[in-house]
Amino acid sequence: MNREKLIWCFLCSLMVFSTKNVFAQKISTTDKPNIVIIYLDDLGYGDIGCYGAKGVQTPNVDALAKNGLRFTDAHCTAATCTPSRFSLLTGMYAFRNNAAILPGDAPLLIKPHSQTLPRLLKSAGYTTAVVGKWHLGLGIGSIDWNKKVSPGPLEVGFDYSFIIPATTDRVPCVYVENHNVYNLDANDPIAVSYKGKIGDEPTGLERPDLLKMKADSQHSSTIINGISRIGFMKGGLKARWRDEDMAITFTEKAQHFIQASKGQPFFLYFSLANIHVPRTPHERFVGKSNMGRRGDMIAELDWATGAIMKTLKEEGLDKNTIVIFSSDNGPVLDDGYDDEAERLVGAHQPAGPYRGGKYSAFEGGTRVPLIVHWPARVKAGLSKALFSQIDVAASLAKLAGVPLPGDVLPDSENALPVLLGQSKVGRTVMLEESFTFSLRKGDWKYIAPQEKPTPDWLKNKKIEIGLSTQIQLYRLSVDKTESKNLAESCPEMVKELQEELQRIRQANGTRKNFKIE
Ligand code: NG6
Ligand code: CA
Repeated sequence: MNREKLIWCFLCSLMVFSTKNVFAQKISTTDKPNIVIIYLDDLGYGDIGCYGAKGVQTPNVDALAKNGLRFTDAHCTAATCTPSRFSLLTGMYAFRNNAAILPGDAPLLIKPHSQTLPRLLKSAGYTTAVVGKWHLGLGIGSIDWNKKVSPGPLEVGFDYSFIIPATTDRVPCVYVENHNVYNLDANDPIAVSYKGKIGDEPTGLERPDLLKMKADSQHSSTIINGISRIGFMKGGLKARWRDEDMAITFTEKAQHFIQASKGQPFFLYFSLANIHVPRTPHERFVGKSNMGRRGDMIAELDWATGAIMKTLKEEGLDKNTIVIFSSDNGPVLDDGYDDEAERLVGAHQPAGPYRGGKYSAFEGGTRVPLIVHWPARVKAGLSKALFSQIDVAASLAKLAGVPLPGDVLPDSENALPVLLGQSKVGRTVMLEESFTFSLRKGDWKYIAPQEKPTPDWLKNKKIEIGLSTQIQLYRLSVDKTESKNLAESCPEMVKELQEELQRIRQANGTRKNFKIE
């Protein structure tokens, strides 16, 4: 080796050594775990293999459970999407903000610049992203989709966002990346209306012959990609999503975020639109289940979960990443489109052994799969602890080492020991929001009599929403299916739970140390 080569080799090894050192230093200052929440849409308790699914296989999610902690009594905060997502990110019960299912042009529901889960994690040095379904409103009313769409995720604490504004069955059928509609051609502006028809494109009612799936009248407005939607839109042809590609698109965006963010701790809220209607699996997943489109959408989300885990592994991040897998509300078969979900369900029980599903005050409304995967810190096993997603925010803040000021996350308690499997003692009292309120205390379940009439659009469905003018009281340890109403025979328990519910509803917040200055 000549002298020049020798010097060059020496310099190279010096460089490798010093980068290693920088890297080592970085790890020691940023040993906070990355956080990934894989959040599904309308996935029921019984829809995953390890929770008893029949008719579809979910090897990737099952592997998470095999190496992680699987909960059997975990709940989203509400039986519909917007309220559950609101509570997940704000640690506040949705009723305090009148949060209900939002149309696609609704203003942002979360106060900009408030202390949300992503903002708290940001303050601890996390890079934060939401990829997937948003459904928490955008803008401040009458959005111009051709201009900067704001406030939105970036104003509530996310550094990066790639979202669909509302649901897959609502217009506008476009992605929004940070502040702008993705792929929008300035010469083909978008307009959206929830009041009446705009543009010349046919609606589902006018041209049923153009549809991939028949739909009910609420889902029969503008046809986009052969599917009629709730609401009307025109323009933005290049920007429109193809439903069949959505899970793959979201997965790729999430993978890029992970790859770009390694080196500092990150928080990814990966909010797939599977398995909400219209159910449109990519061609690759068609026929992967025995249950038609609904089952194929489950197979697809299983693939997406596996793809995210693979990326974490490839990037060397799997050891230091906590992955939380769950859903925003219980399952539904017929939610407006004729996709044969009811006919093809067979022996599969979407809500497992529980009664009701999406929209329901019964357990099927909010009891959902919850798997926590972090082999470095969480022992594989089963947890029967009562857990509510309302506690995710305070628990993850604790994990990131963020001290909570008194006036943030009003209803979210630190349940980190439960989430990590170190404690089996779950919540003593837990609220479930639906078109009424349910309250769990131990194995007792109280369902408050309905205060408002049943929404018309739910009346003709086979959905058990659990609404009644009567007080309902069930004892889940002996009556899983909430069939035997004990309200009359146990008036004291009714009173105790009524008082507890009253206390929660009247307070500004229920977190032990919560106080508004
Ligand atoms: C309902 C829609 C339903 C679904 C739901 C929201 C009708 C008749 N039904 O209003 O199809 O979009 O809203 O689902 O319009 S969620 O999972 O986002 O809460
Ligand atoms: Ca949902």
